[in-house]
Amino acid sequence: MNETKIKGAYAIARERYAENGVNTEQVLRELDAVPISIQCWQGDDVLGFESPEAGLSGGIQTTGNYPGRARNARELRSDLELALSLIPGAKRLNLHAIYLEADGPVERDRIEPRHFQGWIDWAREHGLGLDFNPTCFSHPKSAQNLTLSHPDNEIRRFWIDHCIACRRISEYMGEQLKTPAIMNIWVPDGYKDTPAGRLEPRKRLIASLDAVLEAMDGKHHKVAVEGKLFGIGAESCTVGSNEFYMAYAATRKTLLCLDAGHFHPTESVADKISTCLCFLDEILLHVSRPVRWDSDHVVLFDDATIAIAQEIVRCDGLKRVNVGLDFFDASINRIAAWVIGTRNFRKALLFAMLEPRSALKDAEGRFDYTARLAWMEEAKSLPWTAVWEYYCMSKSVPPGIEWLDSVRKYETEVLSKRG
Ligand code: RNT
Ligand code: ZN
Repeated sequence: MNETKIKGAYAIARERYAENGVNTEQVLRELDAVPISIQCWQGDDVLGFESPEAGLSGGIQTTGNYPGRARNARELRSDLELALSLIPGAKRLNLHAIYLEADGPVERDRIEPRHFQGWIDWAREHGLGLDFNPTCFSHPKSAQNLTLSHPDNEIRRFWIDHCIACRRISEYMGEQLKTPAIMNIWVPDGYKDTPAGRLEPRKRLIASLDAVLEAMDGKHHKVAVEGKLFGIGAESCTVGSNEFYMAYAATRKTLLCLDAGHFHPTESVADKISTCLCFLDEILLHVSRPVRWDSDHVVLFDDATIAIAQEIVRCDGLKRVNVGLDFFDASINRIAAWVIGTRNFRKALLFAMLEPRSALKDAEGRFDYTARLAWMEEAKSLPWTAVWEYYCMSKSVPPGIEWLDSVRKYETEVLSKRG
């Protein structure tokens, strides 16, 4: 795309926004600093590097067999480097425990910070912060779809110890990279059919989480807990529901993770953000997209996503809402999936930040809901795309669909040669 044209369009857009009380230069500075934590697991269908025979379980699933899945850390990092180069703005990388690099098999309750040194060094080199997750699925000890709420003491202990090991790793990551790591606990625990008791597993989950929290202090990492509505094979009861974790996070002072794919389809996830910010210091988002049974389609620039971004901005919550992504699609080029989903959320943030806020607040203050609606609709057709293209260009990132050429080239030269 032509640089002069982009600059010309931006100059006009900047003026249009200034007329509406929006300073685009300031918006772009702020936008660029908002970190988006990119999920490593989109690159390899959530399989990790524990063993070449690894499979995915826990009520989540990747579908598709697009060629070129990353099979080891070297490939995954190389794929990520391409994706990162096509996405503007501050970024973090979100890892799962199964992405360890070890010489031989290591049980999950024995993993150590050194198993992630390769990732830490790489993250430092690329100016990325790291976030982390215990992997409480895809394991023989999670075969019953119960982990931290399992009735068997030994199995429960195993997963508690895994989570504690992950806290040590998260602490080390945060300390090394001088930016706190967010460690998000999601467990698949639930029942396909109506359980005879819902209270006992929930009490066991509380006790296990408490044991994880009490095990150590965290100076360089923060713990988040993620609820869910249902999973495949856990259709009738999820032990860690949203209400469960909302109350848990509020009483234990952890972060709550809202995954956009984990609610009833008519619920607004965006609407929950302000409530969370009334009762919690910080929250974590898993920006995702539910379709039928799946909660993990690639993020679109759609109404639900825009509403989330608008709520963060309208709540003045950019410092308290940690943005992570959570989708995994194996049916399209996996690097393209990262680029599309991450650029879309950055676009949604830009769109939200360009909102003529003073006009909206002013109208609302006068109970002039006619003007409020008129302004909200007007904002949709203000020239935000000119601001987006200029932003990408100024960050040396492709402003438009040209990014796909780089992905296609890499697909031919690298991905298509993977077995
Ligand atoms: C599963 C949760 C969880 C996982 C990742 C891989 O439903 O959303 O966040 O997707 O940890
Ligand atoms: Zn999630």
